[in-house]
Amino acid sequence: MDVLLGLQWGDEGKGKVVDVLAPQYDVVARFQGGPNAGHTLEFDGIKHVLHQIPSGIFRSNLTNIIGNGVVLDPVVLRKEIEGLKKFNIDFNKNLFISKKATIIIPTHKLLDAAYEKSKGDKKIGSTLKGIGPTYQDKIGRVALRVGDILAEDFEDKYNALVERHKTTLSFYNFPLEELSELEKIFFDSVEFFKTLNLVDSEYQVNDHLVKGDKILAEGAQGSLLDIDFGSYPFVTSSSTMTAGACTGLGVSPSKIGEVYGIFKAYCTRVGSGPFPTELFDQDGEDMRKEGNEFGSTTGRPRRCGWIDLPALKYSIMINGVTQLFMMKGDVLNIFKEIKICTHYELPDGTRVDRLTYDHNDQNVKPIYKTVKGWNQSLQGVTNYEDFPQELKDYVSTLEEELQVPIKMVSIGPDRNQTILR
Ligand code: 2SA
Ligand code: MG
Repeated sequence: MDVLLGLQWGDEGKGKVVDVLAPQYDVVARFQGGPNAGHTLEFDGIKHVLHQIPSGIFRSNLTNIIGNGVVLDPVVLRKEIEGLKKFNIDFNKNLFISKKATIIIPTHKLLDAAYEKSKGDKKIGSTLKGIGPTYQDKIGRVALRVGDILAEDFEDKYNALVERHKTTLSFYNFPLEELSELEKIFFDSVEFFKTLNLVDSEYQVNDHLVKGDKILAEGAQGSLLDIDFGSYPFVTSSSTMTAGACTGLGVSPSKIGEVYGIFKAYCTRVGSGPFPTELFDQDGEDMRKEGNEFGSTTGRPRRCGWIDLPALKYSIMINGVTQLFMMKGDVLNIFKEIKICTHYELPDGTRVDRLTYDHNDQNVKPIYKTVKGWNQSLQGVTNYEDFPQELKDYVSTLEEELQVPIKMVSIGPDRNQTILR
């Protein structure tokens, strides 16, 4: 099984890469996260954003699996499937969902909002999809799982969980007027959910491996949002790294082959938390505009900044990345000069290229190396040889620093604007 991950704070372009790699695979599987993800795919002039469904869904010969590590909102899932109607996808044949995946219920979303509100200006900037509260219940051993919806006593279990949530919501004085309407839609969606393939996906995944089928595990969010290694507490609530693919699908670490690390030619972050290379000037504005950097799930403007090598080195280390894919190279076309953060300077003046517990904060000052930009359109470029020299230099500088080959450079949103090296 190969694993594909975002190495930054999400939105690296994972959906696009899965779509490009998909023909080499038999199965695409999601292992963590949930409707907080927004994986954008563009082909034949159509743009589509997926939230919970794996990005292999547009290839009819692929099996798509939602693993046990995922948190699933039945309401979002139904909407997503309905939104895909025009593509004539056979969901009975191509989509399988783990009975051990955790269910997001309406009060999880209300709790998400209540927690965020209570934090004031210390809020995480959550997507408000109920991710944190749902994982909290999973770890707290009180959550509902997909398999539960098939049981006679589902409604009792549901009510017991809602009672718990109501206690907390009343502690936060959170209004509940919306709840009955949300519950109605939820239970309708649960009925729809029952018509999907609900399986013991760990057997399915391992049966595929025994048969020699190739599986691509598709990560969501990014390594710097990982619950253990991200910039805690400004993180998501799941394990977004290679190890998460093992626990989120039930696959042994010994079965992991390639680890594809996806990164943008610069950095973006949506939500709060440290971001050492963030730009607050015109360059940052230009990057956001040129890169159309707005959240694909929430539409929020993304914070933008130069590429951060200490952060990338960290992500490569914890994930065991074997191949790098650089995305959105074309967004840097507009710059005469490009900055690369090679080190951080600590308050005492020392320079480091590590992210440690003590300085995982905005108190580090990025140290940049400035390189000449290519400052020209890449329209019509279809192979690496035709890249402007400055872009080739940018790629090889990063490769030297990161010590992992950059195998693919993306210079536009479409399937065919993906240049292999
Ligand atoms: P949550 O909702 O509990 O997972 O939020 C916790 C933090 O994780 C960040 N996060 C994300 N960051 C970037 N992209 C994400 N997905 C969507 C997208 C986001 C969107 O692909 O565009 O549309 O806004 C994603 N999901 C979670 C989040 O901003 C918090 O900082
Ligand atoms: Mg995204």
